[in-house]
Amino acid sequence: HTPRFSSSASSDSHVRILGQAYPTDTTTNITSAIIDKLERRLHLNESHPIGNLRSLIERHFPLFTHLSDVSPIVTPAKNFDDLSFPADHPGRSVTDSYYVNRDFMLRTHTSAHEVETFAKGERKWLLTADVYRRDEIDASHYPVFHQMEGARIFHADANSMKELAEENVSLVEYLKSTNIIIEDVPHISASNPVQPAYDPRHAELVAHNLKLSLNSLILALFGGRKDEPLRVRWIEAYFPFTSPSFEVEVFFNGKWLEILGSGVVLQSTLDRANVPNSIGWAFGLGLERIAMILYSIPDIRLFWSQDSRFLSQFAPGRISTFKPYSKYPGCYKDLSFWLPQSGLHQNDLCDIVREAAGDLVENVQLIDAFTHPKTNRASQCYRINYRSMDRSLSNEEANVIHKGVKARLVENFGVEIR
Ligand code: FA5
Ligand code: MG
Repeated sequence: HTPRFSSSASSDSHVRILGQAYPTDTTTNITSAIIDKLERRLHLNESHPIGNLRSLIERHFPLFTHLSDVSPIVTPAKNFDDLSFPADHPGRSVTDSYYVNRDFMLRTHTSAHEVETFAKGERKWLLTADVYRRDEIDASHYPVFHQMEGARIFHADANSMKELAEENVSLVEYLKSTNIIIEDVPHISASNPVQPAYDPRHAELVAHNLKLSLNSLILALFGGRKDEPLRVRWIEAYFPFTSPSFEVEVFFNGKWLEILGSGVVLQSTLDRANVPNSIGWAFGLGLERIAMILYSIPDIRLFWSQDSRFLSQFAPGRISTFKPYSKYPGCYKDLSFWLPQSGLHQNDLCDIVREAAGDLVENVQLIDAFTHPKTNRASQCYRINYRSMDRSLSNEEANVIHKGVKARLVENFGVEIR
């Protein structure tokens, strides 16, 4: 089905975003709850955990160019085609990404800026930004989060590669002197291949340098405590724009947590940027994932809190542990309905809930689904948990919000409430 646009920020034919009017069309699915977030720019505020973490990482890479003021509105070409995403990649769909209209979307990752940044002549850089994805609602998922892209390219000649080998040797020596346990995978393998354009020895050196650079960053952030070594594990991964590719997980509080994706940049990316005779690496860090661990922040919604009891706990230049103020009572409401013929994507439901409830929604869970054996109609029941992080939410207030959710579902998607 075609998603229906519902936003108080729009007239029928235009939507205003960051002070500019964009024509809407049948692709438009950005909502006012999302448009409001575009102005917040948490990553620029060093008294906020996200901006604080940005500057800590930037200080770890002092010789890199630091970029953090790039518009989130990009073309699908920039977000996908420039990075060699196939035409049928699911990330392109309106159920997964926010579209302003068919020509513009909100970036889904900071990799969207790789080609333009390399094209400007930058050879080692960090770029921090807000990214947007349509997703489920729970304590670790939010439609806006922050990533930091890091990249470094080397001249593909014998001399530069010799220097790189020497740098790697000294990084290996440094890491040996610290309290970190690294589970590694081969730099190159049959399932994680070197690109045909490259000398495999060069690709090995670059992948090794990527791993060493990130291991030393992770060590700087999470610290190797004397009593307890830091555990990091490298895993083979797949991204359309790197090969070989890796993900990294960190062991924290008894769990492995994925914090980044990375790899050797595709030659086609560098070709599009007009960078000759080079080879290099890139990574994309999830800042909320890291900040939730480092600052002990239990719910991803807290990053968006304007409550001074949250904001006053952080200061530039240091990591501090969040002391939760009391968890206020919440309440849940169930929502049962017959699906329309065209179906209803869970991400569409979640956006309706965010529009009606803002950050008063804690999570949305599908608790029942069945198809009527005679009529063949499909029914779903969702449980919506409402809770404020800052105050007590009354049952009456939750009822009003819930009524709004139902009305929008009926109006925008033609569901039949049971
Ligand atoms: C990417 O976005 C790639 N652009 C990363 C990359 C960059 C790969 C450069 C290769 C080279 P991924 O979708 O896995 O990959 O996201 C990267 C990181 O962002 C994840 O490891 C995670 O830490 C964080 N992340 C992803 N989805 C979410 C989410 N819904 N909420 C919070 N953090 C998320
Ligand atoms: Mg991933």
